[in-house]
Formats: sequence, C-alpha cells, structure tokens
Amino acid sequence: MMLKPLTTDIDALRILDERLRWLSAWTIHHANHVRESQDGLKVGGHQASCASMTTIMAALYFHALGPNDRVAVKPHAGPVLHAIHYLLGSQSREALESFRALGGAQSYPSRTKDEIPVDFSTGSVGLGVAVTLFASLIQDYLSAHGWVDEQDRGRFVALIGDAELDEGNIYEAIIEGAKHDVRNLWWIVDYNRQSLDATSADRMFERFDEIFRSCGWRVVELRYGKKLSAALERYKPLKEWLEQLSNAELSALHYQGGAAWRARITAELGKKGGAFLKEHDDAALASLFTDLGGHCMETLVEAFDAAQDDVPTLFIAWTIKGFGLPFAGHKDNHAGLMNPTQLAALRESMGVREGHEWEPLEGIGDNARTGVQALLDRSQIVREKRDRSFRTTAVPEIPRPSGEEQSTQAAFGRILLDLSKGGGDLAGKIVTTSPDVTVSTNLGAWVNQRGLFRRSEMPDVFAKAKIASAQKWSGGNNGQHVELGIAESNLFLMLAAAGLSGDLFGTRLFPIGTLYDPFIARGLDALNYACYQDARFLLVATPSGITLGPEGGAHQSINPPLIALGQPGLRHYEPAFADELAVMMQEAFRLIDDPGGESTYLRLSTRSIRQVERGDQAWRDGALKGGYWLREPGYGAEAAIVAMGAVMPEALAAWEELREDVPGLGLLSVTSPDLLHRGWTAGQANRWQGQRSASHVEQLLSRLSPSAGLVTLADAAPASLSWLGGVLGHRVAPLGVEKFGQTGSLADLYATYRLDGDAITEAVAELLLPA
Ligand SMILES: Cc1ncc(C[n+]2csc(CCOP(=O)(O)OP(=O)(O)O)c2C)c(N)n1
Ligand SMILES: [Mg+2]
Repeated sequence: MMLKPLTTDIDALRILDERLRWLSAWTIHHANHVRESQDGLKVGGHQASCASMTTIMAALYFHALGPNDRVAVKPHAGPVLHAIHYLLGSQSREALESFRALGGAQSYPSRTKDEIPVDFSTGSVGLGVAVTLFASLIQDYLSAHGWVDEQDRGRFVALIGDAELDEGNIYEAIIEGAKHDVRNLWWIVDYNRQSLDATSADRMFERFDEIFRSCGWRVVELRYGKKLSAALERYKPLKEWLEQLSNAELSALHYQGGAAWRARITAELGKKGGAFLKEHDDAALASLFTDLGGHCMETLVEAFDAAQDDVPTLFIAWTIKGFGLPFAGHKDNHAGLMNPTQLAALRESMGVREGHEWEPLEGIGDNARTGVQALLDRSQIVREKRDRSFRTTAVPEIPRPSGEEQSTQAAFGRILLDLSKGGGDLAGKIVTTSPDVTVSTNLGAWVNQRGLFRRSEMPDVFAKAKIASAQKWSGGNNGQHVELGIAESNLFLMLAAAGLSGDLFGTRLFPIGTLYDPFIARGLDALNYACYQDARFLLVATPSGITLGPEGGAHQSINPPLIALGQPGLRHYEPAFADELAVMMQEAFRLIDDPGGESTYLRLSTRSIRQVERGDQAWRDGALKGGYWLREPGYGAEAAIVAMGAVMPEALAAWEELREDVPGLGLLSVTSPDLLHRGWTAGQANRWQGQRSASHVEQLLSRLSPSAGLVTLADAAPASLSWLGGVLGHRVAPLGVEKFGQTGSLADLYATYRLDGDAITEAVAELLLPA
C-alpha cells in the first residue's frame, strides 16, 4: 500500500503525547494526594494504564480521527481522554480537580455522566470494544435506509487493553461481524503484555492475529519504533535474542533499566553484543529498548495513514505499561500510584513548574507552541456533547389484537404484524433482531413483511424453488430484521448500539430484541452495559417461566423478574392479557423516544388464555403503573390474591371459588413489580423531603384491612411479589417457583410447583386462620 507523505508535525505530536502523560498522571495524583480526603479511602486511578496509551491517543486524536469517527476508550485510560478535551478546551479544570469525586470527571468514560462527549461508556472490559462493531453495523443500516449520508459516515475505533482480548464477547462479536461483512473498524490494542495481576501469557502471542485474520480482519503489528527497529536491523543477533525473551522478562528489564539490559546482553550474547553495547551508555540502552511501536509517533502516524480504506483493522501496538513513569514494566503497577517525590521528579523532568501543574501548555517552549497550538486547532474531534435525539416519531394508538383466547407471545407477533401492515413512521423506524429465535419468539410474520437487513441482496432460495414455508425471508438493503447467531451477548450489544442510534447518528431507531427468558442471564452484563449508557430498546423475552410446559428443563426461567427489579434503566412489564400488552408496547415505544424514558423488558408467555371482559378503561392507567384490581376488594377486606402474568387463570378461578367464603376478597393483577417497588421507594424519599403522596402500590393496598393477608402468585421466583407485604405490613403467603428443570404438562407442573387452585385456596385459608 502507498504511504501518504507525513503531513503532520511529528514533534508537536510528541509534545502532546508528553502533555497527556503529564496531565493524566497529575489528575490522578491530585485526586489521591492533593485534594482533601473526606473519608480516608484511597481514590485510585491508573497512571500506568494511561502512560501506556498516551502516544497512541495523541496520534489518534490529534492526527487520525475525523469528525464523524467514534471511539470507545479503554476504561483505565479515561484520564487521558479528559486530558485531551482539557487541551482542546472542552473539559474544565474543575472537573479534572474533582476526578472520581461526586459530579467530577468519571473514573471510566461515561456517556451519561461526563461533561465531555463520550461516544461509548466503558468499564466492563471487552464490551466497549465489541459495541463499536455493532455501532458500525447500525451505521450501515442507517445508510442503507437513507438516514446517514455518505459524508456523515465515520469509523469506529476501540482502544483496547491487551488483557481485554481474553473476553469471549470480543470473539462472539467478530464472528457475527464477519457474517455481516462489517467494516470501518479500527481496534487498537495497547499491547503492554500486562494485565491487572501479572504479565500476560506468552502462549497467546500471534494467536490473536490468526483469530482476527480468519474473521476477515487486517492485522497490523507495530512492534518496534523507528530507532529500535534500525538498531535491530544492524545487530541481527540482538534481535533474535530480544525476541525470545518472555513477556515477564521483558517487563522486568524495562523496569530495571539500562544497567540490567547491559548485564543481560553481556551475559547472554557475549562478544556478539559488544559493538552494540559500546555505542550505547545505560541511559541510551533504556531509552532504545522502550522505543516500541506504540510509543513511536512516526510509526503510529504512518500506520494510521496507511489504513484509510474500510477494511476492519486490528492494530497491535507494543507498549510498556507505565511508560516513562518510575514503575514502568513492574508487574504490580496496574493500580500503582506515584508518591509525591516521584511525581515531583516527573514534573521537573517535563519542565512543569510547581504551582503551574494544570496549565495546559506548561513547559512548552515558545518555538514549539505554535506547532502544538496549530494541531489543537486543527483537531477534528467533536469538542462539545451532541444533543440527544428524542421525540422524533409519533407513536400511534396500538389496538388490542382480537381473539377470545390468546397468548401474550402470539399477541406480540400480531401487534407487530398489524403495525407493519399499517405502515407509518414508527413501523419504518423499528428494527428487530434475535439470536436465532426469530421464529420461536413470533417475529416471523413481521420478517415476512419487512425482510432481513443485508448489505447485498439475498434471495429467498426456498421461496424461489417454490418450496412451501411459512417464513418467506429475503434480504436486502431495506430489510428491517437483523439476524444474529446464537450469542445472547451480541443481542444486547446490538440493542445497545441500535438503542444509541439517536445519540450517535441523529436518527432514533426503535430496536426490538427477542430471546427466551432464561437466556437473558447469558448476556446479563451486556444488558446492564446497554442500560448503563442509556441505550433505548424493547426487549421481549418469551417463553418464560415453567409455563412453557413439556419443553421444560433448562428452558424454564425463574429469576428474570428479580433481575429486572434490580436493573436501572430497564422497566419490566409482565402482561396477562393481550390488551395489557398493547398498551405496554405503546408505552415502551414512547419511552424509547422520550428524554426521561428508559428501555422496557416484556416477559411474555406461550400460554393461550381466555381474555377478560373490561367494563371500562380504568385498568389501563394501573396496568402502566404496575398493577390494578382485576377484581375489586371490598373496603377493609381481610384477604387478596395478588397474581402476575401467565398464571392469571388460576388466580381468577380461585377468586371465583373463594369469593363467597371470603367476603370482599380482591384480585390484584400485578403488571410490573419493578414499577410498584420503584414507586414505593420514591414515595418514601419524597416524604423525607416533605412531600406527602402515597405511591401507587400504597394506594392499591390501602383498600385492604391493615390485618389482611396476601397470597402472591407468579410463574417466577416468589420474591418477585412477596415483598409487597412490607409496604403496609400485610402478612404474605408467597407462591412461585424456586426450582426448575422438571418437564410435564401445565397442570402437572402447576400442581408440582404449587401454582394451582388448591395451593391458592390452602394459602388463603391459612392466612385467614386466627393468629
Ligand atoms: C469484565 C471486567 N472484569 C474485570 C475487570 C477488572 N479489571 C480492570 S482492568 C483489568 C486488567 C486490564 O488489563 P489490560 O486490558 O491489559 O489493560 P492495561 O494493561 O492497559 O491496564 C481488570 C482485570 C473489569 N474492569 N471488567
Ligand atoms: Mg495490558
């Protein structure tokens, strides 16, 4: 490939590299040693992980990045990103002075909490890497649908710690990426061969390259800088010797410095090293051997300039963890902090005057300043936070699908089909995706209508051959369903990327992902990651519970409602009836497009149940708030059945049977334990601030006698509902599922797990016995 001539001022970039190294180290030092500590806790920070990356980040941000490029920064290099924005004028000194303090610059780059534009939050290693791949896919999707113009397209960059390469989610992502021919990715590995605990295993050397290459990536290894490379060309035995050293030996030598290099070379190369050693004093030796690719500005700039096509590229940039700092190369340096004496020495070596530590261009001579300032002025990265894109699409009224008996899963498919047939803005902005369970979660009819998204046309071979099939799926540029392989982590990363489309690209999509409820746990951290950065989507989990009957076994789910109860940014709804589902989906779409909204998790079932007659529409409001009285209790009633989702027929039947014997018996339909709980705690917090308002759950339960008993019933962990007793002090008999794995008919399973009418009757009777 032709190299572009170097147009950048390499010296100015080197100065910026040093500024980043100083400012990131100083920001961390200030938080730990200068700022007053209120609690005596170590504040922490990662000076070594920052120093390892400053050359790479200087080359990237001040030379290579274009205005549309988006970057996920290795979490522990967060302070370098802040330093970059500080130099560009888009980060305040106050935020740096309160690094890791409330309201200050965050420890790890955060989309939602940092003042600077952060394209992707990072923290849980590996996920920030893979999400860039799905963001690139979403960019392709938006381009294909005419929502992103050619000149607005960008590249997606991930800055990766080498130990992140152990995260399996990275490989799941590149396999999926290869299937979709994903492009415009640069993943840059800070290959310092150290993790948190130790130096990394030598055996993986060159294996990572092979894995990426086989997924269609170009791999560019930047092992040596210009100077070291030239020296090794001249002294071949030295090169051979150097390359057989283990990661641990190399790190130790970098830590020990010039005299140690000399001693080792003398001992192991003898005469063959003599001429080389004569030419270099100890200081020169130490400096030469640290001239690795990731610390050599020219090498980096050339490599970035040479990779201007759209082939996904992995750069493996060799570095030293803690480069330029006193603990460079030490295996324990991950959380290492310089002491004040060491920091002062670094400050002096960088020409920074005491008391002037925060001055952005401190220590840069007049001659160099012009070049540095020019680079800062020319930097193409976005300096201010972009506005988020909300309230873009009108959400129409979603009618209840007709049918006296239906399951919530079937109703979900019908609602999407009707939306598709009806056309309109919302239907056009929906993008669906599923990890190989499109058919079994009932998305098939939608896909028949809207097609698969493919970068190039893909005919439906079976349809062409006139082979009968309910699924008529062809693929093309305007398809609206993205097929994924069975890797649930990818589903959530896809939802994260699609759910940020409004923020990243200015066009809000309405992403819907489907999977089986138990397999949420497979991608839980990725789901948490999506919610953490406020991606907006609708997650539909079906089938769920033990209600899937004979399928049973490891497909049963118990605890997802508890997961949802503890997951910020995700609202759980669990409908029993199709009309509830319709209002919940309408609400979920509204929440995706609302600045104060969130994502929604719908827990659905394949159990077909008789729908209820509604006298009025009053239930709608309650269903959206988390619950409503499906059968009103008498005022001051002594008992109520509280049920959620697919087991509602058992609750209704028991209510019918018991209502004569238990005067005023009520039946509370819970549609969201999550919302009821949130309302409860929020109401309490409001009261502490002097505002009197009873939460929805308190209003519902206050209809009962204070001494009333509740029988709670869910096809889920009983703790999903049993906490309701704590709201007003009611006694509770919790029914639910605590073990899974049994196959059987629904009746057998409900009897075995005590979710049936007998169990409810016995529980009510026990609660009514005099204490
Ligand atoms: C999923 C996850 N597991 C564990 C951690 C804790 N952790 C933070 S950094 C780190 C090691 C990082 O090493 P590397 O990626 O090589 O980064 P660098 O050497 O550049 O600091 C670990 C284990 C984490 N942040 N996320
Ligand atoms: Mg490392």
